[in-house]
Amino acid sequence: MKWRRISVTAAGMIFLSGLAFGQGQAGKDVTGAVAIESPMEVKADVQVRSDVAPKACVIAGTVDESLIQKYPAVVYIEKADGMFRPQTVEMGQIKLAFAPHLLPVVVGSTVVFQNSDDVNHNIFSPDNEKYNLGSFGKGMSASHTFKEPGVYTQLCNVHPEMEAYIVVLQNPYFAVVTKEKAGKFEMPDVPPGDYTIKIWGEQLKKRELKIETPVKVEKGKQSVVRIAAPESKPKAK
Ligand SMILES: [Cu+2]
Repeated sequence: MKWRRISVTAAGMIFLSGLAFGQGQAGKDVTGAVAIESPMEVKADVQVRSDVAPKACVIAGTVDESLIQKYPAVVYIEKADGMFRPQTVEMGQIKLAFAPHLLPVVVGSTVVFQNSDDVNHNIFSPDNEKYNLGSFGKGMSASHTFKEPGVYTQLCNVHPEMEAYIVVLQNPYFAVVTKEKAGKFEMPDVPPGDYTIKIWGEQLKKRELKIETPVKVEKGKQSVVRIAAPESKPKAK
């Protein structure tokens, strides 16, 4: 297995040079691998497998549980070609909390905020499009359509402790990773191409970590991505 090192600056920029996928032994299973090292030593590696059924998820992987210990994160493809259908999804207010706590959506989607509590909630975000949907009571809802990609902190001015995140992405190739699911994720239907995989999470944000790794999707093959914690070592041979 071939490892190439990529340096990541504190600001999270990746300088790539001569990234190549080496030939795997006997031309099967592992056809390449990439290791990323940052000053904080966050590592990611990618393996391209040819021994999976063509219908299998084309990108699958794991995020080390220590990176999502407290909060879930979203793994996503930075940019993909095409037009993507927006959706209408719900973020509820239940027991004085937003549910879900982290909601990724494709750009153009509408999020409906549904209040299930006996008290009024207010809905606002100070980020990007900066909206304030006002306050409303039980059984009522308000909605916002997101035209700009980005991370939107979701707040309620009645309850300062209420906080959630809506991550508006360019394309629908994303997956939420949680500790409960051992950091496993799958992205089906990603068309063949060269992509950059990124991860965003509250815990990563607070540690100022930014991880991105190139991944190649090939027809009939599966790319396996592993995003590792600073403490653990990639499975280099
Ligand atoms: Cu509230």
